[in-house]
Amino acid sequence: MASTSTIGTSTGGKDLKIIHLSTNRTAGKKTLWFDGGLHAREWVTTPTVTYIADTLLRGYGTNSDATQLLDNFDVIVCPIINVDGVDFTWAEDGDRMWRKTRSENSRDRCVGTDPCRNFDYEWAGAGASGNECSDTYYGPSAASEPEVQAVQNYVCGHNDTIQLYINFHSYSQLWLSPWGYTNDLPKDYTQQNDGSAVAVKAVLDTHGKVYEYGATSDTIYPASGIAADYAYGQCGIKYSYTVELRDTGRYGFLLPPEEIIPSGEEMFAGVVALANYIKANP
Ligand code: 0X9
Ligand code: ZN
Repeated sequence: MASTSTIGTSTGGKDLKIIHLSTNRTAGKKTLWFDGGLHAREWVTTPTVTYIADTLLRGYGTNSDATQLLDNFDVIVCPIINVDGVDFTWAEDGDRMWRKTRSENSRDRCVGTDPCRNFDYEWAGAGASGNECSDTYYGPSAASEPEVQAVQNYVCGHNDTIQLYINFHSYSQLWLSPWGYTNDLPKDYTQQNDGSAVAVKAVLDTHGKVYEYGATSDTIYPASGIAADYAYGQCGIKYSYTVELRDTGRYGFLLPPEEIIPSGEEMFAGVVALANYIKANP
């Protein structure tokens, strides 16, 4: 039921890989997309999306939630988009708190572009910086980063089947719907927000963690060129979200290992609830 493929190559020449889960690849099912590791230091995102894939695969045929979800949908997981950046957070001579990509900038003063400001939708607008040394540097051009191009090309190239796009981040415990770039509410806000509500209720019922939810821009802060705005605004994928995982600041990006599985468990519940909502409200 699982296959892997490469959707692109990072600046540093590494593969961007996806896992594609399907019980029947010719059935033409709609697809749910979950990605992690867009920001390098947000380590919990990768095991969380991997946990979702693992739970679906191990549970198909025995766990009713896993079985129903995979009977209704295919699933694609991209565990790490920013592969160069994540490697740099693990490297002896790297930086655990690194956020951006590892592409060289023109004046070599500072390295990297913020991949979550580099998507080609409302690029270089609110909440993004033109300063190469800023952690929210939007890059020399829209989708300048090959990692961002890879996700854009795949997601928009399969927008006829991808019915849910979730871009996972940490931390703050938030379930965010478009838009990020403006305070204006999108035409699909009601359904998007209702989807957030059912997801965070399932999350709460799992381990009691409260996730706030709402339109991204006014729930945390405006940010342009973000992945979920691109998936919705450019590819027309109505159910597009940015999800900020645990915690709310006690450990932040340095989340203790014992919180990894619980994060996966609550997110599995959340995406199951959201998938059921989407099935009923396509
Ligand atoms: O600022 C970001 O890119 C995200 N937060 S993080 O701490 N993971 O860096 C949030 C992006 C969601 N969109 C908006 N903030 N509008
Ligand atoms: Zn982030």
